[in-house]
Amino acid sequence: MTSGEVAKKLPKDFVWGFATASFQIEGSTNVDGRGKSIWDDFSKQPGKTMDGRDGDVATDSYRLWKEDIALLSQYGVKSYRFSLSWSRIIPLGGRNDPVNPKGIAFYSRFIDTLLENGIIPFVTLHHWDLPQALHDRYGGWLNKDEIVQDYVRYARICFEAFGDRVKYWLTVNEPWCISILGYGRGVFAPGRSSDRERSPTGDSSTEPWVVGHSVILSHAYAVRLYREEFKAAQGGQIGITLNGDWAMPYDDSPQNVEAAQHALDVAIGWFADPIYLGYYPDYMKQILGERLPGFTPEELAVVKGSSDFYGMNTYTTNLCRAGGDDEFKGFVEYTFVRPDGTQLGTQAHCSWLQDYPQGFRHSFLQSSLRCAYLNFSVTENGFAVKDEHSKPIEEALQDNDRVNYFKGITAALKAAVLEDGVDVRAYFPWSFVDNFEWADGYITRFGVTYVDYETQRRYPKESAKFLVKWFGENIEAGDTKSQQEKAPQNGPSVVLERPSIIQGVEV
Ligand code: GBH
Repeated sequence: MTSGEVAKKLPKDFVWGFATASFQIEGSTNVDGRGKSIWDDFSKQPGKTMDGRDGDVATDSYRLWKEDIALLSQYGVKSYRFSLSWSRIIPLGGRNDPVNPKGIAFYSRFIDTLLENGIIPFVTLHHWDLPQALHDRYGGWLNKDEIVQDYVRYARICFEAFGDRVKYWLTVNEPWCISILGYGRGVFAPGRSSDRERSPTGDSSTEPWVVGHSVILSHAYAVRLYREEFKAAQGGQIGITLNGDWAMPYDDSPQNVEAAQHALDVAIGWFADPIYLGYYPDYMKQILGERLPGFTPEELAVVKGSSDFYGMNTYTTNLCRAGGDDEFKGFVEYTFVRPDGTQLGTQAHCSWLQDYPQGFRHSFLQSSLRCAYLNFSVTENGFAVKDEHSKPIEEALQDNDRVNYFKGITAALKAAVLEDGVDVRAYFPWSFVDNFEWADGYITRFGVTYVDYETQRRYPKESAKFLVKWFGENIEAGDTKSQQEKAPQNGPSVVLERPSIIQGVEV
């Protein structure tokens, strides 16, 4: 493979736009009947966010939504990925709890206005802001029997209210993060962990695996509902989105090649394998034994094949070495330093992220090989420039490292589609605007649009200009029929033998 620029363009119906999530942008946490989410109080506890700030205002997008859409329209995006706040729609969250008409009205107007502006809504049902009431009532994701029913009822309300206009649904964003960061490391809400300095309750050795299992089932039963009761009339597609960075062996020693496979088994295979192949990875069964919950045959029949596409959030590449002590990484050690001492790429503001576009291209091949998966949507991908938060605005707008990141990624995207023949249908850089970056508070900035939190004014960064121009020039003209009207294509179905890793040679 070479990664030279290719003259051809992405197909005319290629979808691109920017992504956000409700709790990270909306603010207005206590207006119009919204119930609390688990992030409301968690982010207010001392020490939970880097700057001690919470999500009460965020980018004020609940109030400034018209301005947001105007800017999206100015950028000329084809689509916008955003998430719905469950506790705005059902303040107490549960299947017998009342629906909040003001929550429905807000998102309904929002969707209408996107469509009036020619922007396709790409909607995530759940991006981490679980209703607090469900956590208090029965432990939220820890209680499979309750949460699956409550989640499915929430999904039903959304399909009924918005499904006439929404043709792209994501059930859940990044189950690995929900499980590991929320119930293992305890760094994300609800903050449970075995570490008693962090949390008075929690068991990091069992809870993440229970939570992951509940998320898979909630996703799967919501998809079954959509397919049985809504899909024929509404004609949309529904899938899940998984975080998954490329895992590259540190060197070609057999144990490090195997380590990279193990890293992927836990980071991606934990969810991708049941959903696309119908079983948990052997390696997870091996390391977790009884701690990994099993599926009943009925459940498995609902889980297997429960995603119309592969939603991929991918940011970086990790060099993987055998012998780590972190179960959440599959006992694999991650590094960005090559054996010869050089860095893999440019360091971002957050420690977990370096720029390595070749890994982006490789991720598709890896997932294709693993799941025989035919159709991808990149639902997140982005870069946080080091120390951007402490720069004056004019300087922050010259976000060269982010521009370079997207230069590399767009070339890799084109090569993946046009040279490797991977079926990638959508690409959403994270994020439309700087926003509440979870435990990082407002310090780490991922936006292609700068937000001045004092005034809530938005300023396009160079990276926004780069992406707008690039997609303007690199998609074939002539997409007259909107994506909305196109018949959705259903996913895969070829199941490969247990996959072996693609050698992670640098491409
Ligand atoms: C996305 O997750 C989120 O969907 C989005 O809300 C967020 O704003 C965006 O990233 C930027 O962070 O150091 O071992 O704890 C990205 C996937 C996976 C990246 C977990 C950070 C932390 C690994 N994330 N990873 S660790």
